[in-house]
Amino acid sequence: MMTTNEDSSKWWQQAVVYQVYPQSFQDSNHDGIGDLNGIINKLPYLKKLGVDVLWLNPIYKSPQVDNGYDISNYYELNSDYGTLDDFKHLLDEAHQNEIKIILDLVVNHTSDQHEWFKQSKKSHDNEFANYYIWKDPGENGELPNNWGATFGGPAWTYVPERKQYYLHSFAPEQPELNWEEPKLRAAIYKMMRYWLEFGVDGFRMDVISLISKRQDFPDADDSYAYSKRYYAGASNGPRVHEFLQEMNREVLRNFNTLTVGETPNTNSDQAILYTDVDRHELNMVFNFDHMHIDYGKRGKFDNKRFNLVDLKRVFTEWQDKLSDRGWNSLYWSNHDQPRAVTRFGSEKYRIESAKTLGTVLHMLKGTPYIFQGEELGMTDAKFDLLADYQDIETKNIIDLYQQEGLPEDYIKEVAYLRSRDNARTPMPWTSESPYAGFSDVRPWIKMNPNYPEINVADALKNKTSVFYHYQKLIALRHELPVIVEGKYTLYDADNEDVFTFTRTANDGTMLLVIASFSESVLTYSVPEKLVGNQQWQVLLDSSASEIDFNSQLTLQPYQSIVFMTTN
Ligand code: TEU
Ligand code: CA
Repeated sequence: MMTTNEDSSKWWQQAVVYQVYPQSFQDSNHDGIGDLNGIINKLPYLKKLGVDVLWLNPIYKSPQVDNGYDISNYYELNSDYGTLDDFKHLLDEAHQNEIKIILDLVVNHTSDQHEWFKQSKKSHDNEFANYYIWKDPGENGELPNNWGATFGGPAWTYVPERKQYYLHSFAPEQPELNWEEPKLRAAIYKMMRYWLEFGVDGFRMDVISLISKRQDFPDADDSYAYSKRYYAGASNGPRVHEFLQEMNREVLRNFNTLTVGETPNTNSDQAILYTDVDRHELNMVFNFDHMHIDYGKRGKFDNKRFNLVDLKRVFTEWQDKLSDRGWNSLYWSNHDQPRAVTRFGSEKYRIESAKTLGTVLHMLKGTPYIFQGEELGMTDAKFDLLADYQDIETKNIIDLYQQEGLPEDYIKEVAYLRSRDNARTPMPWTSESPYAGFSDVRPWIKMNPNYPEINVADALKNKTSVFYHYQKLIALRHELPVIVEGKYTLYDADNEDVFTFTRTANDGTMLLVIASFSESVLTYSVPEKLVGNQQWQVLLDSSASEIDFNSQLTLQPYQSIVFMTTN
């Protein structure tokens, strides 16, 4: 439960958000698909964890080409998840438990099955003609430009009915909306008002940095990966801030919302423009820079391991740039990313590294996001077969790499390390086979085979589990203003094994975070400036070891300690 600070309109600065991937959270009606009533069943668990907000991935009507990010009706729910009454019941139950709910707003594109698109493709001048981005072919039928799409192939598909191409930055089934069209923007704002008046507490806004395109639709230079060439003309475009300030005037400022923009291809300077409170756009954005430090020559699907110095550099850039203007979101993983323990921690020291990843993230300045299962220390999922992967992105990469003749074991390795399906395996509620309390019928996607060792029931029984460490981190954020407001300072930037930073409140209270990212026992020399005039006491230690502050600390593998000043 959050303490109230002087400015309750900024409640989202003290909040901790928990991301629920509805189809993989809990199946209440025995069809193998998670649903809204399943979330209601688990509200007591979320309340116990102490989170303040739930972010639900899209629950609207969708053909599920991209797991709901292809919406065919913004006002109807995916019947697999339940009815509007079920959602109203979930909202009421959550609110009674002082938990808010934000929805995923996917308004850069719709499904090609949306009525708007069905009408738009029919004619150049009906009501919906300009709701999407249509371009004539070149003299010999050439594509409008050289952009590729995220999930493979060109970003343009030809429609004979209309004798034009339409733009799609993701799948062909996800036609791009034309935000230049005022009627489209008005229709989006109307829909947003509907959900906010329904009782929703805000939105996570899918690829919102893409909604304004450069109207000359320029070719991308070949520095862009083919599948990301749309970034050249479609990210942080000329009118993106105009549109968001209009959205704020027309909708958001009339409600007490949490808004977080997903802003691919956006740097920390640009992020300030989206999140500076004086600009009346969004509360915060998701940064991608720390998601790219382990990208290889082929981008995400590579087996390159991140290094800690790069990670510290990226976190420090965003902490410093947004320390006074704007606000950071903080996350290790989500439904698009592999599991944090495998990617940034250690499967050998799974519990220790899960706790330390939690400590580092939750002691930074910003709003932390917990992806479902992260609080259990879940790892990536060792699927037996490439055919077990369901995600359109992973399947297209597997096809591409097989066409390139890459070795099967390399393809399996990068799928294991980077597939979005790692995050989408069903939530393991118990150790019972075969479906760990998620469902009593075969789920839509394979379980992570390690659910007998990693599941909620066992975590709740074990007072030293990752769950209780996350519970403490969330409670500390609600109790200590220094965690919400304190100024971040990095120390020992070049240390390749240890992440050391402080947070300093206006009243002088300081936190000192020392976190090992090493599988070895380390003797760590605390930076000179932190030894001497402060009296440090242990606030939170990821290991059970009795530790007192001194200038030479022995750190166990992946041990993290938070000290707080007593003077
Ligand atoms: O993701 C946008 C995005 O940038 C992703 O393509 C991400 O970079 C990629 O998946 C990393 O591998 C949003 C949604 O979060 C994602 O689930 C959707 O597939 C995508 O938009 C299209 O809506
Ligand atoms: Ca179900």
